[in-house]
Amino acid sequence: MRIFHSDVHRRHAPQRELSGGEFMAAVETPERVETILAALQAASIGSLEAPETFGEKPMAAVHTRAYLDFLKTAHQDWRREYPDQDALPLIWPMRGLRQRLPASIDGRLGYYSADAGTPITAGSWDAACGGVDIALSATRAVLAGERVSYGLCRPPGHHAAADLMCGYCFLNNAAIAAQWARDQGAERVAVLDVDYHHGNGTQDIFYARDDVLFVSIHADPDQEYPYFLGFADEAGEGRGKGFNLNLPLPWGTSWPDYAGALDQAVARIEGYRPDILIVSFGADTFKEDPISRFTLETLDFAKMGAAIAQLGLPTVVLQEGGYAVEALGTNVVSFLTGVAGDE
Ligand code: 6XA
Ligand code: ZN
Repeated sequence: MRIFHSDVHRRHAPQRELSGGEFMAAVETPERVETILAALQAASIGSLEAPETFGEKPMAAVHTRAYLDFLKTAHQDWRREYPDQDALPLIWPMRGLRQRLPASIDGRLGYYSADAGTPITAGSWDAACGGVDIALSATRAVLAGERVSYGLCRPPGHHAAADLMCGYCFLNNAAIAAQWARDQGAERVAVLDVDYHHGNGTQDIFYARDDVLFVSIHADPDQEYPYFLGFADEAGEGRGKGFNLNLPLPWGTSWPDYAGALDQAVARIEGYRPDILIVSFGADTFKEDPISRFTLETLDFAKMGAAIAQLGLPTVVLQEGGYAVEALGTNVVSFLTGVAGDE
């Protein structure tokens, strides 16, 4: 298995995040990658490689140019007003307000975000670009014949929409990879999102399309972030009708119920006959995850991987969430061992 990682993610190291009405220590930290890398090396399940550089064109196929330009300079603009803090939005253009981009950095932050839980630091843009390069390198490896690759992306991406950041995500690594695979000649791409949280950004980006199938298993948005997307009745629109499948599950879900949803997800993907499968993998379904409420165990991740491997598809695994740092590396290795099968 080819595995892609780089150190540039370290440039995105927010100190605090707003959660439960107060500032808490950030949970989406550089240590997440360090623990995964250590476990990958100990398990020797693949070769570790540096990503290639792909530039902004693949990002611009998914995100708006205006959003990319905003992200690039947001922290500099913020620092002119607030010298010591990470950038965070505090107002959004919601019901009854004008959908108009203001000049002020506070206004622009609200315009291009969906929550106040996604701090921008001085190095966030560079780190996010590094995550995209990792995702695309892993995709290129599979298009070149590797059956399974893993991109150790950080920051994660699946909440980011065409022009919105939220949920620790700035650039949608999986969506950019899916679109890039299409642009390289793949006719049908499937994205399977098994992070604990619904991948609202990925869903939104492909909602009206039938050339990218989006299937997601996640905590019921009636109970859990992102609250405003991810329900079972969202099936796609226009040409995309029937090409979006949400399988929400309640708090407390353990392996038997999860496995049932996974069977449905795998059956839908099999019926679609994609040329390539991209997996948004979050280990935040783990029983000890500090921000989540499913109860999967380390060995369940191997079963999850094995069920996906049954599809026999060229498969790109991209890292999304997972915050139980001590077990994170072991959980990722468990999953990848399952996906790799007998390789
Ligand atoms: C609210 C929780 C953000 C979800 C982050 C995540 N601050 N998404 O793991 O997959
Ligand atoms: Zn998550």
